[in-house]
Amino acid sequence: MKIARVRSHLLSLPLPRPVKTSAHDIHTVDTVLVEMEADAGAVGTGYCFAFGPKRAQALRALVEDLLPLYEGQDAAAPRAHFDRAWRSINFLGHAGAAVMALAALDTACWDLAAQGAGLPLYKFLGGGRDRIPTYASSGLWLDYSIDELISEARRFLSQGHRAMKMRLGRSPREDLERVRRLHNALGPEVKLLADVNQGWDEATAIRVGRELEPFNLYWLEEPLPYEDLEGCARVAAALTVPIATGETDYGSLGMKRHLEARAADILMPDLQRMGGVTEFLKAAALCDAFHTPVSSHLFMEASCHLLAVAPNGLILEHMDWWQELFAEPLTLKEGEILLPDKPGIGLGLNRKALERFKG
Ligand code: SMN
Ligand code: MG
Repeated sequence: MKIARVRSHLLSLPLPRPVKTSAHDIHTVDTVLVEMEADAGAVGTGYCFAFGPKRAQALRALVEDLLPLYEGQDAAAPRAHFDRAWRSINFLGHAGAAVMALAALDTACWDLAAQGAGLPLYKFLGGGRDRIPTYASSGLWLDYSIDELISEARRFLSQGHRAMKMRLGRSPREDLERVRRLHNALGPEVKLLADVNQGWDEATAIRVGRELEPFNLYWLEEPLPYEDLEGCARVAAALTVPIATGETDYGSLGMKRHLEARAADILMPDLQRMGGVTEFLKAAALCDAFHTPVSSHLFMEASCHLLAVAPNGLILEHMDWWQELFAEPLTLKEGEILLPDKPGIGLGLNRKALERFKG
C-alpha cells in the first residue's frame, strides 16, 4: 500500500467555556489534522495542536514541509519514514513545533499501516488487552466554584467514569479545601487525581503534599516546573502520594532524563511532544525498563491503543476536546475505554466537523 496523498486541515475548536489551570488560559484549541490517503483509498489520521491560531499556522507549515517525506512511500513502513523525518528536523531541533508536526504525520502513518494489515492499531502492535482504565480530564478546572466541581464530578460519574482529575494551584489553603470537599462528595471508591500544572516550588509541594495525604489522591501531577527533575525527585521521595509528570518534555530522550533522575513515580508522555507513535512506544518501553508505570497526556484516540500494548500501561487521560472530529466516540464502560475493533485507530472522520471548525 502506497501513500498517495497527504492533506492538512487547519481547525479551530471552540471550548464550552475557557479553560483555566495554573499554567493555561485557553479559549480555542487550534488544531492541524492530517489525512494520509493510500492508493487503495484508506485514510490514516493524526493531529497536532497549539493554543492560538498563528501557532497552529506555524505547525501546519511544518507539516506541509515534512509531508513530501511521506508521499509516494510504502504505508507499511512508518519507522523508516520517521527516521528520515527525525534526521531532517535536526537543524530545527528535536523538541518544539517540528516534533509536534512530525507527530501528526507519524501517527497517521501508523494508523494507515494498521489499516493495511486489517487490524486495530493495538493488535497490529501486538497488544492483547482490549480495554484500558481511564480518568475524566475535560473539566474540574481551577476557576470552578466548589459547587461546580461537585456537580461536574457527578456528571462524570453518570457518564461511566470512575476516576477524574482536578486542578490545583490557587492558594494552598483553597487547594486543600477543594480537595477535601470533592473527596468527601465522591467517597473512597472514586479515584481522584490532582494536577498542579507546575504551580508550586519544592517547599510548597512537600508541605501541601503532606497535608493532602489523608485524601488518598491517586496521583499528584507536575507539582514543580517540569524541568526541575532533581526537585521533583526529592518531592516524590518525601511524599507517599505518587507523583506523575512528563507531559511537557520531548521525545523518548526527555522521558529517559526523567527516569534517570527518578523524578516521578509515573510518567505521562504526550503523543505530540513524543513526535508520534514511534517515539511514544520507545518512551513506554523505557519506562518499563525502569519499572515505572506509563500513562498518557491528551490524544486519547491513539494513546488508548498504545497504553493497551504497554505491559506497564496504567491509565488513559480522557480529554474530549477533539471527539467531534471523529465519526465515533470512544466507548466508556465502568471506568474503562473499550478499544475500537475497527482497523487502525478505528474512529473514522466526521467530515461535517472538519467543515464547521475550519480555521
Ligand atoms: C492540561 C494540559 C493542556 C491543557 C490543559 C490542561 C493538563 C493535563 O496539564 O494534564 O491535562
Ligand atoms: Mg497535566
